[in-house]
Order: sequence, then structure tokens, then C-alpha cells
Amino acid sequence: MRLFTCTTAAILATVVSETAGCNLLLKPRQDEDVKVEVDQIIDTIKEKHRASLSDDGCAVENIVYRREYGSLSESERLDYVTAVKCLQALPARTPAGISNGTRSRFDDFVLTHIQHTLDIHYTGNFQHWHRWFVYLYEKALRDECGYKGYQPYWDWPKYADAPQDSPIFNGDPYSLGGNGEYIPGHNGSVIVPPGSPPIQLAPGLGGGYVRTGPFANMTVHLGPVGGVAGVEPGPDGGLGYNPRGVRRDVGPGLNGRYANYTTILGLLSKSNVTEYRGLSEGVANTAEIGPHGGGHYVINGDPGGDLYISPGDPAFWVHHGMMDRMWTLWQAMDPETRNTQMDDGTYGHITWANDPASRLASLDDVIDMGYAGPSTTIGQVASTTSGELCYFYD
Ligand SMILES: *[C@@H]1O[C@H](CO)[C@@H](O)[C@H](O)[C@H]1NC(C)=O
Ligand SMILES: *[C@@H]1O[C@H](CO)[C@@H](O)[C@H](O)[C@H]1NC(C)=O
Ligand SMILES: *[C@@H]1O[C@H](CO)[C@@H](O)[C@H](O)[C@H]1NC(C)=O
Ligand SMILES: *[C@@H]1O[C@H](CO)[C@@H](O)[C@H](O)[C@H]1NC(C)=O
Ligand SMILES: *[C@@H]1O[C@H](CO)[C@@H](O)[C@H](O)[C@H]1NC(C)=O
Ligand SMILES: [Cu+2]
Repeated sequence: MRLFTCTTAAILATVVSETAGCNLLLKPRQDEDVKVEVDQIIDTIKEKHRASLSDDGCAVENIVYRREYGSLSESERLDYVTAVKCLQALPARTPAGISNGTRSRFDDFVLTHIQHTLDIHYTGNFQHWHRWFVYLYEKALRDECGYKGYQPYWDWPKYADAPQDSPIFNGDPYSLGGNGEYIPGHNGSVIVPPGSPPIQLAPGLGGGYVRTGPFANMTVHLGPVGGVAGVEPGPDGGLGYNPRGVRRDVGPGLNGRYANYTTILGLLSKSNVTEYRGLSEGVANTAEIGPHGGGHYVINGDPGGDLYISPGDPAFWVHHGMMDRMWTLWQAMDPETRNTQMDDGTYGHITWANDPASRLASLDDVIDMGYAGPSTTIGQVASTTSGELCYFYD
């Protein structure tokens, strides 16, 4: 028998079971055990963060907390759903003539994402751009649609065994719509991100149209644009009007493989942002798509599986809520260093995975939001508790 130190931070697939004296057996680490550790770490981060709030600016009195979707009451979930539907019914701000498929205020966000896809993914602005994007969406729901709450998030590992049954996808009146109808024997999609060889994904438990819940038969206007093998772009390269039903392929396969409790523990254990992103976004051009890609392809379908128009599925926003939550928690472990730390690796540049080669992104770089909302800079949104931002996560 070997002796091990009783460190709980070790991220190992197998660990020492913590019996008396901490000596003993190597056993496969159970997801449940990892969950306990993750919960402890996150509780500690939250306490530290609360204690760090100052008396002015973003303070205890005015900071707001974003919550997990399933922890909202039914009426809170319904308020959120109602606000999203309101955004889908409001007229677009994008002038006619720019994109004929941009028909609603909700679509303004989808269009901005399409226009920027190649300079906001695997780039140095990725986390900041999407933080501001989600914030402006939350702000539109509140200011333009009377929503009183804040952007909820999807705690990936919590429902990893059966995401289709989660409060997000179970198809009840408080969900973001059900799974797609099951297409017997369907294959997973084959994705072709820019510069990548085709990657075969495991199928989920849907594949067809969403027929249940508040977004049953929701009409998608924009796209397709790209990223899925065998799918042709819609009119005007996907910017034209192309009404069709929303489809999903939610299932446990990808969720368990890419976004489990070990993944969360891994993220929280990364020593710098370059390392963090290597897990969060995975290894470009391989099947190691990380929890970012993993979450997107747990939704999959249309528009969720198209990397340009994915914000057109209402579930995009709870997924990117969780992306921002994880980064926010990680930053809060060492805010002095991590709030302003810029990625110095392959994803730190201003082009997709630095191809073609480009300079590193910097804190002064502008984050452009097109007609979705005002632009900002990377530095302005590097922390969730300075500048215009004043929120944290429950
Ligand atoms: C915009 O879409 C409508 C269909 O809703 C079509 O009749 C019209 O020709 C389109 N306009 C342009 C400029 O493509
Ligand atoms: C799934 O893929 C297999 C192997 O390529 C193919 O034979 C089969 O027809 C596909 N199934 C469907 C439903 O497309
Ligand atoms: C959705 O569309 C299908 C096919 O047109 C229809 O049978 C079904 O009743 C619709 N469901 C809802 C909730 O509107
Ligand atoms: C959990 O996720 C990690 C990647 O973050 C993966 O390597 C591991 O295989 C996953 N666990 C299971 C049981 O799939
Ligand atoms: C992160 O750590 C790696 C080594 O593990 C190093 O190469 C890289 O420069 C570091 N990046 C930052 C931003 O500190
Ligand atoms: Cu994106």
C-alpha cells in the first residue's frame, strides 16, 4: 500500500479514497464525489467574492445574481419565457436591406453573431464578446420586454444523465421547449468548423422538430450558414428569409462526455486563462470540443447546431450563461490576476485559432454588437463587477 497526501484538489481520474489516515485504495472517482468537491470549491469562491465587494460602485446593495434555470420557480421561468417570446415579436432594429431574414429584435442578436462568427470564436475576445452579448440580451429582455429577473444559466453536469428531462428541455410550459421529435435510427451530425476535418458527433434522443413546450413550432428565420456537413446555406448566404421549424437533438451522450463534474473541476483548477480555454473550448479541429462545443451540440439541430446561427435557439442563452458563470467563478478565485489576464496562446489572437496568423487581442479592442446593442471594449467587460456590469452567479 502506498501513502498519499490528502489533497482534495488533485484532478485525477482515480484518486485515493479518503478513509482514515488517507492511505488506501485507488478507486475510480465517481461523479458524485467530484460533485461534492466542486460544490465546496464554488461555495468558497462565492464567500470570498461576497466578502470582496466594496461599499460603493458594484456593492452588496446593488449586485445582482444570475440563477440556475431549474432553481427558478415555475412563475419565474414563465416570466423568462414570456420575455423571450416578446423579444421574438418586437421589430428588428437592423435596417431593411442589410438582412431580409432579420425579422425581430431576437433576430438582431442572431445576425450580429453571424456577422462576427469568424472573429469571436477561438479568438482573444471570445469570452468577453459573449459576456457582453449575453448581458445585452438580458438587458433587452428587461428594458424592452419588462422582464424583472436576470439571465438564468444551464448547469451542465446537473442534468448530464438526462438533459432531455431537465427543466430546460423537458417540454413543460416552463421549459425552453422540448427535445426534437425522435427520429428512429438517426445519426449524429457531422460538423465541419472552419479549417477542420469533418467530426462525427454522437446522436441525441431527438433529431426532429420541437413539438412541445413554449417554443414548439417556433419559426427560425435566418440561416443555415455553416458548420454542418451536407447542409446548404439559406438565401443570401443565410442572411435571407428562410422560415422553418426549430429542431433539436438533446441527449446524454455528449453532455456526459464533455460537460460533467470532472470537467467543472478541471476548469476551476486551471492556472491561467490560456490553460482554461484549452479545456473550456477544447482543441480546435479535433473531437475534443470541450464543454463549450459540448453544450452547443447537446442542443444541436437547427439553428442550435450551426455555429453561426446558434443564438437563434433560445437554449443558446442559458448555455452561454453557464460559459460566463464558469469563467466568472474562475476569475473570482484570483481577481487581481485573472480579471485582466489575456490569453497568450493560439486562441489569443484576433483570427479564428490564429489562422491566418494575426496579432494578439488586447484590452483596448472594440467589441462590436452591430444592431443588437452598444459596443464596448474587452477591458470594459473583463470583470463582472466593474464598469456597467454588476452581477455574479448563485
Ligand atoms: C424579402 O423576403 C420576402 C419574403 O418575406 C420576399 O418577398 C422579398 O423579395 C425579399 N426581399 C429581398 C430584398 O430579398
Ligand atoms: C447512419 O449512418 C450509416 C452509416 O453511414 C448509414 O448506413 C445509415 O443509413 C445512416 N442512417 C440514417 C437514418 O441516415
Ligand atoms: C406544430 O406543428 C405541427 C405540424 O404542423 C402540428 O401538428 C402541431 O399541432 C403544432 N403544435 C403546436 C403546439 O402548435
Ligand atoms: C468527463 O469529461 C471529461 C472532459 O472534460 C472527459 O475526459 C471524461 O471522459 C468525461 N467523463 C465521462 C464519464 O465521460
Ligand atoms: C499559461 O501557462 C503556460 C504554461 O503552462 C504558459 O506557456 C503560458 O504562457 C501561460 N499563459 C498566461 C497568459 O499566463
Ligand atoms: Cu458564439
